[in-house]
Amino acid sequence: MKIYDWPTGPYPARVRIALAEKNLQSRVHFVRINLWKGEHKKAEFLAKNYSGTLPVLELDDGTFIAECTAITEYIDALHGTPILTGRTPREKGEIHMMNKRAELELLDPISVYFHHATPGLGPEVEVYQNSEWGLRQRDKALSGMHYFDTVLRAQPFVAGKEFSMADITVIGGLIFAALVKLPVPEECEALKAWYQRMQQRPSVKNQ
Ligand code: GTS
Repeated sequence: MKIYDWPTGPYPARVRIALAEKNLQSRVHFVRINLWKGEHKKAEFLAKNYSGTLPVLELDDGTFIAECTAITEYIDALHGTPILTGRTPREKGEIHMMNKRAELELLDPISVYFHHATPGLGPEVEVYQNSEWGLRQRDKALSGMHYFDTVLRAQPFVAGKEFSMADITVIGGLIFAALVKLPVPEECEALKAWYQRMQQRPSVKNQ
């Protein structure tokens, strides 16, 4: 398998964390795509992923799978433990919901803030910016942090009692938050304590 990757990228980190959790890194060849040079917007890469984003998984038969959630589901179905996407129908439903919420309320808004209200990847790549939209998304992400703080006051992990793909997506959000210097609000104590615990996991620590 190949993963088209960018080593400091928060979204690619989600897949690298999932691979490390499943101990599958040795089965993957990482191919670096330089975001700062806009390599992900060139025709050669767009042929692999129409959306022009990283990461992308390429299977040995030439199939391309984009989107972190889809790639994580593929990896999870391959082999071993921990199970990241749920065992029972209920677990699968809850994990998928919380994972989507982590994208909608935290990680994606921070990404929009980065691309629209900061210099982002620079003028060559950021051909359209709308700073007002970016700032609204920053505020949405801050609300998302408060939401996940409330969730984590009631349970040890984002989707319940066990570590899952939803935790990985919130971790991706907090990696991106640190990159854009958007601190977790002081009062979000449960979210901060959870993140400290997550950073002790070898899969996260070794990013
Ligand atoms: N929905 C996609 C997913 O879940 O895979 C989003 C992927 C995404 O936005 N990836 C970022 C990207 O390609 C990579 S990184 O910012 O985390 O490094 N961004 C480049 C761009 O121009 O949007």
